[in-house]
Amino acid sequence: MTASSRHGLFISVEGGDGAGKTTQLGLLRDWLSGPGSPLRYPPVFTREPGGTQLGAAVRETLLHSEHVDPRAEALLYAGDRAHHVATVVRPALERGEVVITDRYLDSSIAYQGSRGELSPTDIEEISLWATQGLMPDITVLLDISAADARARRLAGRGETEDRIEAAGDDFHESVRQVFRERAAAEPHRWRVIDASRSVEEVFSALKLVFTTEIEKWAERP
Ligand code: T5A
Repeated sequence: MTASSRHGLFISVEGGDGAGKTTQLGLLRDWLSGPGSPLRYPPVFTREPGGTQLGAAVRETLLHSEHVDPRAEALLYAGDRAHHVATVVRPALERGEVVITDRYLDSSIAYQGSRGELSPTDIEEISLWATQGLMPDITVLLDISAADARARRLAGRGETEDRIEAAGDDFHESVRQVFRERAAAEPHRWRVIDASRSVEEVFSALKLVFTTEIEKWAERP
């Protein structure tokens, strides 16, 4: 499905663990649901893993199991994504709504593809099969170094980390590099924001991206 053949607008927000997605998406939700919103109706906010009841169970298993076989892990994320797209994302887009997801397919390539056990191409193909090819119109990357993101996570939550967060700075820096490489390769889809700045500065950059993209979408024939 191409962007121009549907009515809705599909935006994903990506970044490493602790980049500030949760903080920024909270601010975005308040803005886009309030009186200053450029949208007539509030958008659908969702996330992966965990945007559906099935996804919540997958999320709990994936983040809190001690070890998950890499192929099983890739398939579980893709399974969550298939159900999420079929039951939440695509129906909302077909109704002409704006859908904003906290993580999507690029997270699978960055995370599952950075372990060296699976081919990033295979991971992408599995997800494209699962979603019947649905890609976001726009993907926003909140870009921050692994060390800065870890410092933020630890400052915010103390020593508690889930299985993926605890994987170490080298792994998280590889994840960051995959996001950056994908952004450089597809500049029409990606908008990169320096997330090392204050909450207010990052939000102001995010607001600009959303205002611009919503205006462009509204002008589409
Ligand atoms: N995953 C996911 C895969 O491996 N493959 C996949 O296909 C998919 C979809 C869960 C995990 O799943 C993996 C990736 C993840 O490891 P998640 O729920 O999105 O994904 O997990 P996180 O990205 O880890 O979400 P977090 O909530 O932990 O981090 P956020 O949302 O990036 O950061 P946030 O906003 O919670 O901020 C972290 C701390 O920093 C502070 C906050 O107050 C908080 O304490 N903070 C700032 N401090 C200073 N300046 C700023 N600008 C700040 N912004 C936030």
